[in-house]
Amino acid sequence: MKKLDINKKIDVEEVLKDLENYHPKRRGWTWRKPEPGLTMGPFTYKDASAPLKNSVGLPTAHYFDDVDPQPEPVITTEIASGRFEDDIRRMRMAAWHGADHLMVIRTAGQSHMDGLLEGTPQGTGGVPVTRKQIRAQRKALDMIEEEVGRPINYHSYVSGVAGPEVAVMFAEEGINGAHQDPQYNVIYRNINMVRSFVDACESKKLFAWSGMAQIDGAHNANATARDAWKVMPELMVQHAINSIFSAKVGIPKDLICLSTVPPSATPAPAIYYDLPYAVALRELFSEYRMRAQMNTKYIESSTRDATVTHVMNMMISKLTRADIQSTITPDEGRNVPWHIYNMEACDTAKQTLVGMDGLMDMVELKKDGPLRDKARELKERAILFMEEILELGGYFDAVEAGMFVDSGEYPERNGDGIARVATEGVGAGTVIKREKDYMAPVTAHYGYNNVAQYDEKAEKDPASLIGGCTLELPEKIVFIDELDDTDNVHVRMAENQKYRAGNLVKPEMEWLADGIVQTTMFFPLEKRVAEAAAIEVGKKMNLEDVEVISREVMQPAEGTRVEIKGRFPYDIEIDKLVIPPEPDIMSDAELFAAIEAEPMTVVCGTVGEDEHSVGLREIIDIKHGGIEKWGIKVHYLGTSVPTEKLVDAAIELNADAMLASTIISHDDIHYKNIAAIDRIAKEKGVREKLMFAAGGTQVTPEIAVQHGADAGFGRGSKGVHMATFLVKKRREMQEAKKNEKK
Ligand code: Z98
Repeated sequence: MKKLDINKKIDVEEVLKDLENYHPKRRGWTWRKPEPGLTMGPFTYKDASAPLKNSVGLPTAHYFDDVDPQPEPVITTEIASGRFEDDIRRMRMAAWHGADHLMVIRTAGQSHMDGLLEGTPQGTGGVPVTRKQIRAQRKALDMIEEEVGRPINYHSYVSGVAGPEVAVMFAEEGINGAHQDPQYNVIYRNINMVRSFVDACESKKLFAWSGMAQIDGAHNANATARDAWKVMPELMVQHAINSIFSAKVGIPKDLICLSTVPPSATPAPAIYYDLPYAVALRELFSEYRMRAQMNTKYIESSTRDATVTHVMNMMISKLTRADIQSTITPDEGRNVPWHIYNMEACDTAKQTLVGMDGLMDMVELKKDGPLRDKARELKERAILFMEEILELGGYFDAVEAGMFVDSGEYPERNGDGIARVATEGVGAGTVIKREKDYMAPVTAHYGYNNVAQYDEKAEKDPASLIGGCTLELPEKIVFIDELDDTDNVHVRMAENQKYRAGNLVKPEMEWLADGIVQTTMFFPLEKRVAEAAAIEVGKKMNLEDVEVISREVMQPAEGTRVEIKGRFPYDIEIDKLVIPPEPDIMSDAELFAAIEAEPMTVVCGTVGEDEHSVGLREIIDIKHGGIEKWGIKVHYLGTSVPTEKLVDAAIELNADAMLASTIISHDDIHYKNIAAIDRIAKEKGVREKLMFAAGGTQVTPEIAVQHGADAGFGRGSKGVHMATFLVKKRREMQEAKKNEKK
């Protein structure tokens, strides 16, 4: 396996090579390693996990020694653009932003497939999951996890009547986690109940064998129910059914994860509803793991709004417990599942969780009052729900009676639940009794393998009957490449090859060279008119396929904020770009260290007959990042300082530098002043040892230097530019002196 070079793009073609012989280097789920008391830079963290080898820190990290602490929960992000080759690049970016649980691939409901598919048909309904995609992504992730220095959990879905087949493939290919919940099939996909539960036994057995973590499907009730905050008792019942069922099949409880979502969202008084629910859930299911996800039902197209909902979700995670923190965010509501939103959401999670590091050392949830009363009430309602299921005759009867996803808060019922019939649904009647001579010479299987009748010795190791199955002997796996020769990864990559290797680039949101861009604008117009105007703007910007993706009213008549997306149809030639040199700026740390090691004094003033002082004050004053900030001692002589006085003051104070501000420019007086200071300093024999910089709005740096300054600072200059110059110039002069002596 090749090692990635952090400065080079991942070579997807290389990943695709020799896939038929690639096998994952490990199986099973990995939790983060908690490192309480971890010190990074100037801080000690209470709830951090082991840091990454390579990562992208938060935008503000440069103020804090560039530390990039990682929170304790595993961070999930869902990457499923339909093109697995492009998702690989996104996964690498997400891993660098702190994601270690990547959910993937299919954009088509897997439940609709009645077998494992090969190929990647982009037909109506999206792309199903296939072995090839999984293998390519696992291979890429095996490299990426080396690069970031943390195992990456790779995740997909086990649903539908193909569930067990898919679960076998996942176990073979090193998938580390998956959704699996037979109730999901029954309620949302109308798959026959008996079939779903029998299949689930087989699937869960494979989870148990390979150490995969399982996430249940209760959150789908939040997303489907008319009023999600009313289904809280039912959610607990759904969690209970799948959790204990999974444990009985053999999945260890610490790999059974409840998919929990705050049932409400603001403008509801969200915490008042959601916190008692979260507490009740964690009390009832203390042995199991929590996968926390924000409520996706109540997301609109505003990124800001969705991000706050996400942050509120993490506040609950922090106040209670979350072992996996999902970051599914604005993309879900906006239908713009783009690279940038995965990264933003991972950053939101990291920022929020790290920001609340140690919170529970300082805060305690009240032991009585409304929190506990409500939590108790929810548990009671859930238990009543369970009792009614038993009274009705069991789960299947309860589903037939429409007990699930009813819009009343149990025990109140509105009679609008999703009812299914036990003898109906997809795959009804397909569960058959095993024949006497039935045998299953496989390693992970629910129930008896029945191999003894063929070879008694095989009873303990049923697969030995066939010399081992694909779980132990991956070389037995038959790898089928994509079958569609018009739609496959090689065709797609050949089409955009020129953007991969060459000199051309296009902006991108989802797929290489998709050309998609997004623009935000405001119109002093009411909503509908503003939307039409925004589309027109997009067209006039030469964008194609312009669509409004978000609109927010600022005031019904005064105006609307609109976001559009569109396709930029042109190529940019990289070698024709004019790239200005990077501004020469030293970091805070370097500047502080340089001045601390060797103090520096400067004299300054506005020279000549010139009363303008604001610019110079901004360059020197600490308040707006002037040079005082790093400890440079500044003697400010005021305005209209005669040129000779500036030089004399420098001599008197034994300064390192003179800074002349000169604004007025008629008759080139600013440059004449600069030349005068240079001349006087030379006459007095001090020019060699004094640094001299001149600045002003009309000063062109090159011309200032031609007139005798060591540096000129024009419009837009800041204290940091001046400080960098002073420190570097001093070093240069010291070097020159040393060389002279030699
Ligand atoms: C999440 N974005 O939780 P199809 N099984 C269960 C599921 O919840 C899901 C599937 C299967 C959400 C995921 N949930 C949404 C229990 C999907 C997927 O048939 O492929 O859509 O099944 O992170």
